[in-house]
Amino acid sequence: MTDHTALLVIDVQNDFCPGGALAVADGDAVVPRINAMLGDYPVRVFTQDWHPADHSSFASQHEGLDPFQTVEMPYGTQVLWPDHCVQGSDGAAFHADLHTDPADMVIRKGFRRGIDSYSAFFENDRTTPTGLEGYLRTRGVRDVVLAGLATDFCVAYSALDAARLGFGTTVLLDACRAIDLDGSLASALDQMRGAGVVLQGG
Ligand code: VGL
Ligand code: ZN
Repeated sequence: MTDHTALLVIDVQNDFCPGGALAVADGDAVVPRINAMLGDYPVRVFTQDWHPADHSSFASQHEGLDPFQTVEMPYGTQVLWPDHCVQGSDGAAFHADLHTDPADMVIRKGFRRGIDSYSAFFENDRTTPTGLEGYLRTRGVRDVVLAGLATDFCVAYSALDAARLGFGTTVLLDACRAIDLDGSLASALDQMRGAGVVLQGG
């Protein structure tokens, strides 16, 4: 990697780790891997899924629907999730063992009630920016390396957007874990490969 490479640490939060509201199997296994490589990158950005308590991606907001069902939103199909990563809650906090001091920048996403944001770059309409692109470009970043949770949702969406924006994009699969809902992992891997994302490890 070069001076122009940023490490993007995606959503390593309690709710995505064992015991959390939307636990990803073995999710906490990424923590020591990520801690060990933070020093290797000149630019380090952490993301935090950060929802209001009545977020429209929560099944609890849709009468008669359960987590993991889908609904049609104005911006497309949305999976409904258990309530998770509510702003200011313990579940939204970074995993206690994650070294967060080296983060140059923490970017929060999914904070608007009516729209989810899996990607660190754009909300789920794929057009409303989070501001991360401008941050990376003004810091001279050309390549991004991604690790974190979950491989098939927030990591994949972020990687696909990064590639679409023209960043050289690598996903470190052994520093990620997946939700794997109805084939979502295989499909995310296919899409990333098709978009020219380099998949390493795993
Ligand atoms: C995520 C589902 C809902 C993720 C966030 O971080 O992959 N997945 N919110
Ligand atoms: Zn979320």
